[in-house]
Amino acid sequence: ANADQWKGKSIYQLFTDRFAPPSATAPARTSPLPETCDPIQQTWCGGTWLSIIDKLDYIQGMGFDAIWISPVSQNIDVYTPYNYAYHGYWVNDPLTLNPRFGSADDLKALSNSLHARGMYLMVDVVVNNVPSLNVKDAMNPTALQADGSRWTDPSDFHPQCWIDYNNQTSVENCWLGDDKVALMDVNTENPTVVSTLNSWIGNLTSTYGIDGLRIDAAKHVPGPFWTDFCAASKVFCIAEVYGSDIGFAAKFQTEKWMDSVLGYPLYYGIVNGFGTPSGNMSNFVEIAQQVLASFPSPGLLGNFIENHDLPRWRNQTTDPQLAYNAMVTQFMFDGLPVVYYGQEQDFSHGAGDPYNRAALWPSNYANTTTYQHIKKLNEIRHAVIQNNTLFNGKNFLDSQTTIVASTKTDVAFRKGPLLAVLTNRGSPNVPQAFGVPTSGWSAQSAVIDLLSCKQYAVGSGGAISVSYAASGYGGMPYVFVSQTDAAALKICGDV
Ligand code: ABC
Ligand code: CA
Repeated sequence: ANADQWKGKSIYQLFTDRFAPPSATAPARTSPLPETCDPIQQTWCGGTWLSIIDKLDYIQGMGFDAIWISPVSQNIDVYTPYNYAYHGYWVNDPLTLNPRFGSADDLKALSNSLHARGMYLMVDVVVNNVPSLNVKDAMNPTALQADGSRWTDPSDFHPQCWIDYNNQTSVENCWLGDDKVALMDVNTENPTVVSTLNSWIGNLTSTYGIDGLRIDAAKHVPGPFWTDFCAASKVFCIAEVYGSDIGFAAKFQTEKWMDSVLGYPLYYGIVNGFGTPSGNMSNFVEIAQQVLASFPSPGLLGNFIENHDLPRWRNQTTDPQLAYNAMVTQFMFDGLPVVYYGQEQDFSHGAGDPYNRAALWPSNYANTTTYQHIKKLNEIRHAVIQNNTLFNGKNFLDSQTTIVASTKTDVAFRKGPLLAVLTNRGSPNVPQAFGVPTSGWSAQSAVIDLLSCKQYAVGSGGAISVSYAASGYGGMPYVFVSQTDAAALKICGDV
């Protein structure tokens, strides 16, 4: 599927090993840990491509229409100082599937099941680096062969050096990892390497019906490599460009290296704005404006508030209202929402890798308040996308987000027919209000908050004011639409 086809999707990110346990229909490939699976052990918990199928109702029930799964290629299958490759990022042969997660038929079965539900499959791919446990002798062809590595010639790699993040040449050519598990930097200028990778990615997407790719460590490879690689894949490509540098991340779109990038810049803005009670909303607004101004297609960014490399949101801030406000931004701001498995279960263990990768099954896949909140946000997105023609040209996907008001603690932004009114005041009731001077609706007209289904009157000059004094929930988020539009959207029934 191409970028246009992905535009309205919402994505659930999962680790194959950790999302769903083996079952009668999805027999174990490895011996799973009994009952619990402690992330600190950094070993396989037993999830497979088939076990994901068992739990697609849970994902689709929350309103997602795409999943992003951890890498599918063969990894080194040995004990390391960081234990085992349960995460799938220690790929030593992209061209071979990882037998820990299933067979070729199993991966096809997953993609067929998704497509039968109208859902897309995104696969994480690692091409920048290959693991080695022996830095000093890493490029030894005999050792590489013995490990089953795809790359066995010293010219397949850039010579060893550790990355200096202040120097982009070093970021591209030196090695990730450390002297315990070195990530040897693949020579992505070597023509044989390039043609092997390009023909592999075209085969992978067509053989397994893969609809999109998440490109690991994209900033560690010179941009032009990706132009050909993504063209060869024939599908939507979204880059991991870890960092807060908006100008650099935007180059992936402006230079046409690939379709899009994950929303790291906006992530830092969301953390600064919503990550602490009375946090720095001006910083959120500043970053949001820069993102909107810098990317040619901000509507394709992947918006997240946690992932497998970052702390769980609830580990950093426990107040549920802050999480709910942050999630409205994740879903309503320009971009595709990308929700990391466990976010819907309020997982809070995990200041970082490996604690942020716990197995999901101890949650019993419960129908939590957050699961319901995410479901509602997906419903709203789908309704506004499907009813694109109802809004006088103010359609959702093609209208860029605009910030319409902000204070030190609050922000209001419009996208298409929706006006999000958000705050970082947190849960306690406070005798305060946030007034949005010009909502875009006329005085005396009625608007509906799609999250509570309550009606509000627009005041003089088109102002909307929300009070945080009496709701019982303090700083709740609001998503307003006009009453007429609410009737068409049917989110709140007959209004
Ligand atoms: C292993 C162990 C861990 C142990 C670690 C040292 O080694 O498992 O327990 O703590 C995979 C595995 C990991 C594994 C690593 C290394 O390999 O998942 O468990 O860790 O063996 C991607 C993937 C990631 C994956 C790899 C490697 C790459 O998402 O899961 O890791 O294939 C860099 C890369 C980025 C990479 C990330 C982990 O490291 O760029 O591609 N992610 C700065 C840099 C970033 C850098 C980041 C973290 O530090 O700019 O490029 O990311 O090292 C902001 C700044 C940012 C700054 C951050 C920290 O602060 O704006 O620039 O980022 O304010
Ligand atoms: Ca590189």
